[in-house]
Amino acid sequence: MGEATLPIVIGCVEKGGRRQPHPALSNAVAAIRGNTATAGLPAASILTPEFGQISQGVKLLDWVGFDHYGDSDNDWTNTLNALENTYASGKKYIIVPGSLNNCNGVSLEGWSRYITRMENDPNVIWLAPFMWLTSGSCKGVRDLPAYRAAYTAAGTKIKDSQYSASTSWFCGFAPDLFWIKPRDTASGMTEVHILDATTSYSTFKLHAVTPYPNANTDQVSFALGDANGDGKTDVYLISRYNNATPNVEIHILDGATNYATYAGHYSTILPAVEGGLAWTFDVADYNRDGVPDLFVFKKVGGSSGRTEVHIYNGADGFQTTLGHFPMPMPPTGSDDAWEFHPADYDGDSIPDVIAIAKQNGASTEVHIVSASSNYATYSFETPTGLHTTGTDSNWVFGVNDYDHDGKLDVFAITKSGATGTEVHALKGPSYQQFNLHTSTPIAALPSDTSQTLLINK
Ligand SMILES: [Ca+2]
Ligand SMILES: [Ca+2]
Ligand SMILES: [Ca+2]
Ligand SMILES: [Ca+2]
Repeated sequence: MGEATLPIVIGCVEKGGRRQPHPALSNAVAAIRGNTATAGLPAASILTPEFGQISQGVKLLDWVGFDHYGDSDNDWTNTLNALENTYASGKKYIIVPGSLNNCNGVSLEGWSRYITRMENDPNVIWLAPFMWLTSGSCKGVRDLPAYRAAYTAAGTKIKDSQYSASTSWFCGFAPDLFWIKPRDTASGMTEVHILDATTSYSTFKLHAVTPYPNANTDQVSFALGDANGDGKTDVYLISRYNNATPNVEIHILDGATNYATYAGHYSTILPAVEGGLAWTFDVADYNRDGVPDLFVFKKVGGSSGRTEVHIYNGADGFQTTLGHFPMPMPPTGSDDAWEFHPADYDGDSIPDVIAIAKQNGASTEVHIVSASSNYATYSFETPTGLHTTGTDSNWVFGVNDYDHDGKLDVFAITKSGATGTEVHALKGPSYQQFNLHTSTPIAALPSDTSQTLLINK
């Protein structure tokens, strides 16, 4: 795979032995080639093995593979050889291992022949196990430990060989910085401004006016997540109190319309809570159904006597609870001395809690609370290379993998740096060194919660 390039995957390539490609396929490829934004991207598709029936259409594609499960090693090798040598020569190839356990239709096949072919055939550029995720009782590769380990090792080997020297963003998934202005805006409405990660936060890629009026920042909080699974980050506006219902409410601004419309309005089952930072919120997919769930951090007043995390199910509009968990730290106050961010630190795909203690010791500290312990124990705690950062909201934090080495980095954003708002990142997994220091075009901001700065997920 070329650096920072994802293919455009075309589904439903019609069979039928046509002398010409099906017009729908021709039109789709023409549209891709005719758009400057996509003209350089490979067009990819997974076929069924009746290659002779799609011999015209396949010529339009750049990357091709096939899915057919239950073959012997010999049959499978012959089919791939036919694709490479006869029907679609000179292209790049995708290998699709059958991998589903406890399901009908797709068998669970050993990884050996697939990985061997990938490592020895330079034209094979993508190993795409069917399938990675689990659906219901059908186990995907991710939840079959031996398979996951084998395919992750193969993927890591590819990454190490092709991407280790890269400083560009991995496949375009750069963590942009969202500046959300809930008040004092010229438009009179809540606004979303996005700083572009690919320019190191030196330029804006969006200035958007939302349909939500100027807001009381004691009442509202914001989080980022893809609520509707369209690949575009949505903005969650979480209203603690003063709502139409007696509960905490969530209004989701749709990234697909640049936040001009809502993707949903929800009254959660959590009764209204007090303002300020005694309760903080974020979203992450706890139960791994692809829908972000609501993480509620109750920093003071929990019945457990500790800081607690409560998780509500995004898939049913936050109507059921996925867990109530006391965390290891004592109550953490109603100021911004501690921040809590759900993100997967240990690589098991379940969000852990990254707790940032800004004024707890001699420097800012990172405490990782592991999901695998039901958020009961720390899996890692360390002082960082960043000085203490106070108890107000002058310094705010976010998490993402800035340098795409597979380890979460911690973003530290100051609203009153030498040149105004600045972004720094502490390199994971140890957080002793920085891998980013940069200024932004955002002038200095107040040290309270009136302006929100969030790193994209
Ligand atoms: Ca979305
Ligand atoms: Ca979920
Ligand atoms: Ca985890
Ligand atoms: Ca990293």
